[in-house]
Amino acid sequence: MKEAKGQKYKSSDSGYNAWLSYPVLPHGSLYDQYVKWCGTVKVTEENETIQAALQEWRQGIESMLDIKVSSESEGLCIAIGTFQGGNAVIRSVFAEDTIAKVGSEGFAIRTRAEAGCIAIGGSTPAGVLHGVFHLLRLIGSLSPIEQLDEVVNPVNGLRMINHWDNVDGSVERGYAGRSFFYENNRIVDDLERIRDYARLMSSAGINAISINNVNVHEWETLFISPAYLPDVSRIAGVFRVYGIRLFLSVNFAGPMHEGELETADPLDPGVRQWWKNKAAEIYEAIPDFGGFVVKADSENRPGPFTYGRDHADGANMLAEALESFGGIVIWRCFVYNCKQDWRDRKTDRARAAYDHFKPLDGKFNDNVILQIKNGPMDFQVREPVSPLFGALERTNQVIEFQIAQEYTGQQRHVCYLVPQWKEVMEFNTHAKGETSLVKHIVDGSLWGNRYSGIAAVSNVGNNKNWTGHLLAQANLYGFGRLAWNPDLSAEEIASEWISLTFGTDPVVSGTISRILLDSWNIYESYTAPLGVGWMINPEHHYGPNVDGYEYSQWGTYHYADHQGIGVDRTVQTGTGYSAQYIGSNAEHYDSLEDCPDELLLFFHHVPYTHVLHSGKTVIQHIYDAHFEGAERAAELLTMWSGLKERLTEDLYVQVEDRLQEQAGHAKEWRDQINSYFYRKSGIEDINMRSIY
Ligand code: GCV
Repeated sequence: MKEAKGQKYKSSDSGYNAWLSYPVLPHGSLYDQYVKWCGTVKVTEENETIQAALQEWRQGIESMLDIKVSSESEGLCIAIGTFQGGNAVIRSVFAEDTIAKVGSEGFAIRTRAEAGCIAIGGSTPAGVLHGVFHLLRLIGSLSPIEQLDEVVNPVNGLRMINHWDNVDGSVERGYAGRSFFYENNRIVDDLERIRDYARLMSSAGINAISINNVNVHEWETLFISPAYLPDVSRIAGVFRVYGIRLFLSVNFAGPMHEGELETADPLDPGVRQWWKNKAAEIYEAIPDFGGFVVKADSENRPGPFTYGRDHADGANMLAEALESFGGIVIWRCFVYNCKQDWRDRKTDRARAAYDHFKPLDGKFNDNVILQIKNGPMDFQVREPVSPLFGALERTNQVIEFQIAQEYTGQQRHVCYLVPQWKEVMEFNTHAKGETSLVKHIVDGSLWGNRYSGIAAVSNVGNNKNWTGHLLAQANLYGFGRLAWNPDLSAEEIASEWISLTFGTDPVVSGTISRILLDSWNIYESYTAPLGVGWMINPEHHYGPNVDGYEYSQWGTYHYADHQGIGVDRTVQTGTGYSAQYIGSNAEHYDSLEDCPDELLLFFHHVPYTHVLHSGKTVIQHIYDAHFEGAERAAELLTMWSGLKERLTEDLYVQVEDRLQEQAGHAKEWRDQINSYFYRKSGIEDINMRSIY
């Protein structure tokens, strides 16, 4: 065990405890303040969730302050409980008007010297648990606690993680080992790791998890059958303690695969009845079951199109089956025809989600939510915000991000995605008046939706540290925190995560914070320039390949030739995609002069000599960005090496290994991209650097 400078460390857990590591805090006036208030805890309720909160409190405080927590001693204390739970201290500290402001998952927290306590009250046990995590987070990041007085509610109703785990133990787009839910086509017996996962998720603010891949294969079709339901229900039981509802992805053709019907037509009475019976069976086993996640009519998945029906027909049939049980249908808008021939340069995958779903606005049942990927394509390092945000005025919707770094370095490169997500959430759609931000569409406030929220594809697996790259934990934590409160900044989230994971040494904090906050920009610099996307190996999506794209039988994706590059998505000469935006957004994207540099090649086909707003030509930008990106990737490693004496060896080495790989790989990207465009364009780098 290493005693790092200025900070006492426990022996390394290889990152397993993540942001619930509870590093020992430095001695000083804040430490004394914490010891004064936190050593005694008063809890009167037996409820499992309240007991989990109590256990968390003990674990966190004993570890951070190196003291024993007692429930007996007199003096200052922490009081934890629901408003109705019979804890007299809680009742005395919170006034009725405060209680009225606390929603079903929120909490009130107040330091009351006269009552000798800091009280955490919730209207539900889950709210109380969130309050306890909140106070532990404040302490872990060295915030004062003697003047607390606030009510905190989550901004988004649904705060969801989607797993793409398959029951054989593999994980689609998984970069951190195998699934910890499944092994050999069964749900695992030992749920200890799932419990720890639920703790982590709950502490970050997550309240819903779908546990299987949206591409539902043969075996997973059976998850809603008696063969699997008892085991699914065991997982739901673990989640429940932490305030998380379990969801399942279902196969639209379930009645034919799991059942014995000849059709899955959503308007067929037999099919409708089959789903109703199924819902009843599921709720019998899992009374608080969340509902279904559905990928239909996309990438070869079955769906209503087979029967000449539309997505509203399909989703509403499932919604009807779940409605009386309080369940919801999350219907994905990632729908496009992967077999389409785009050589006419008018056919455009980016248009697909809008073209499919805009005409259906207002046709979905009240308990259907459309889940829309953040961009029109597929989680690229840079793409515009999906124009569906703003286009759907009468439909519940959630945004879908990808925490898994499928196109952003696959957790072998560091790429902190919170700044990207923030940019998307702050995008002004102009859908309803001047200011109509995506974050206000997804929190339901702009259109007054019954359901709304934010979902993301998980980045965890059975690697000891959950995420493969230790720094990728910041994305998982950051997603949860942003879903809870989209107004937190990327800097605040990074800083919280660093303190909770590594401790409060300011040098550690400063360095890791810089690495994280620069990383998206660095990754973008040495990979795909100016919003063009892909340029990545097909299928597995790792590593440079300028012409690489799954469906490249239809030509290159970026239309690069010896004169120019980019996709013309303008109205006059291109695919017309720019018109899917509203007002000035449509105008800016459509105009070569006004289009922002970082998205230029997404919207326009231009000569390599086109001059950007930055003053550089497109080709010079490509050269410069790739040279600089590779250099900056190497600097990340240098920065990290400055922490060698300040971190436990195990954590230090894990990240060092990944940053070494990244630095080498960034050069490969640089060389492949630069030499491709040098050969294609025949234009020299004005700085005469060697291009291989
Ligand atoms: C689960 C991309 C990924 C697929 C994924 C799909 C989706 O195409 O490469 O692995 O399938 O998105 O979001 O459904």
